[in-house]
Amino acid sequence: MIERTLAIIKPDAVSRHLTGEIIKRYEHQGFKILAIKRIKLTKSQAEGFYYVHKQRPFFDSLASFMAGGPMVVLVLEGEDVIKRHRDLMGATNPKEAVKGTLRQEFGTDIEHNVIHGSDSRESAQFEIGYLFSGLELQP
Ligand code: IDP
Ligand code: MG
Repeated sequence: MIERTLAIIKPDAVSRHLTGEIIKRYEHQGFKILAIKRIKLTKSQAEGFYYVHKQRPFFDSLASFMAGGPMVVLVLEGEDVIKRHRDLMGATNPKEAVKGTLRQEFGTDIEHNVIHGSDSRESAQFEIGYLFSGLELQP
């Protein structure tokens, strides 16, 4: 089944010049880059993106981190892309991530873990709509 997922190359990765390396991995996986742009969120926009985590103790720190610099946001399309992208990312905590995953290779700690990826069709739909307009999603 062809699906779409929302990927974010987080501010830690952009500032460390990892954008090209990560995009290269996506192309090697055969993911179609349907849309891509570099943006900087305000803190309240970052809070809105991560509203599902608003009760979590790390919410304020996470929103500050995500608003702390430019990020690169992408819509990826492909067969089973939500799970395939999550597999490429690795576990939330880079110390627990499988060797060869993006977080294991490039992540610093559980917060600064270089990549976001939607975890379900429902979250993908919300997250893509939050960051992209319909006009930016031309097939
Ligand atoms: P995920 O990104 O692997 O889906 P989530 O649990 O959805 O992980 O958490 C969202 C983001 O919040 C993580 O990617 C990470 O940046 C941050 N985060 C998660 N857990 C912690 C924590 O225990 N301390 C600090 N930051 C965290
Ligand atoms: Mg998540």
